[in-house]
Amino acid sequence: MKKHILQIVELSPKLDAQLDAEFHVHRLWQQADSVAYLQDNKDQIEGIATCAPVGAGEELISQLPALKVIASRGVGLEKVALDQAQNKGIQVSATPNVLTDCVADLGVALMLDVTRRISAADRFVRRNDWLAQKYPMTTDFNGKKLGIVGLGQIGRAVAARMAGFNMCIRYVDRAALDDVPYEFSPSLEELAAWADIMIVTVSGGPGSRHLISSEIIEALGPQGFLVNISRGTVIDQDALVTALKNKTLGGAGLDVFADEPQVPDELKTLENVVLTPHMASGTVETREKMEDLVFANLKAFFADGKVLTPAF
Ligand code: 8YV
Repeated sequence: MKKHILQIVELSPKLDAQLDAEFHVHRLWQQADSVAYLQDNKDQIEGIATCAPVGAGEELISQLPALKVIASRGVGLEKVALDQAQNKGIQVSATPNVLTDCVADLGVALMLDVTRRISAADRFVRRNDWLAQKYPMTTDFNGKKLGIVGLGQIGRAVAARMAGFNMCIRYVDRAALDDVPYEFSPSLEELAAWADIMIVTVSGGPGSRHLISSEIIEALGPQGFLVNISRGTVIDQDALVTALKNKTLGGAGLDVFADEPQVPDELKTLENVVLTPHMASGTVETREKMEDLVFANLKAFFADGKVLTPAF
């Protein structure tokens, strides 16, 4: 008998086919009345397939008495009710490691784009502005001081990529790490005041909410650049918009926002910000690896009682 899985979000056709071959899949977003559908099927559902931006919240978990496993695509688990899952003995898995390089690549791309004004230059050429004027000078990327907020796997992968850019690197984390050659910064304020470019690679969730406050943005200053490939909630977005408008911050590269997919209209009018639609892990190759791991986690759980990459 196939186990019943609730799939909350659309995933790739390949993963859909893999799930269908192994499980009885309930595709929630395809149901006209998802509340009634869940009510009719809740007693059989033992697993959830979801993704980081959607997660699986308290309300959903409470409605599924037979739930035993949640497999999420992505590394961030702030939208999964982890305490509740743990209390109920529900295993939770994310997809770490397989997306690290891809996400770090986009971080570097955003840092390069916002300092060298590549996207803005592209718009300049397309508008035929080049026929009338020269493109303004931009800012060096190589040789700058880079502050990394959160030196986890992704932060480390960003740092490793800087080897060819002659960067001086400092970081903040919960404590100094003894296995990295970079300088630990005692505070975020100090890091922001020192750095030319600051990249946010910390986990999301309540613990990091508005970590990048107006004071931190101010400390980074008019010559400073801020890049976020973590979660929109980590930055005080209103303060960021104000600083970018008033040019008290030099520029920002943002892949994540406070209320996705909503992006403040004010940001869209500014030339000193690069905006991407939460696409850091969004390559064909990496998404395939992430989804393979979602499937492998579910399969392993139902075969051996253990997910491969547990959250706790
Ligand atoms: C998204 C991410 O999850 O891994 C994360 O936490 O934010 C991204 O990889 C992914 O884009 C959607 O599943």
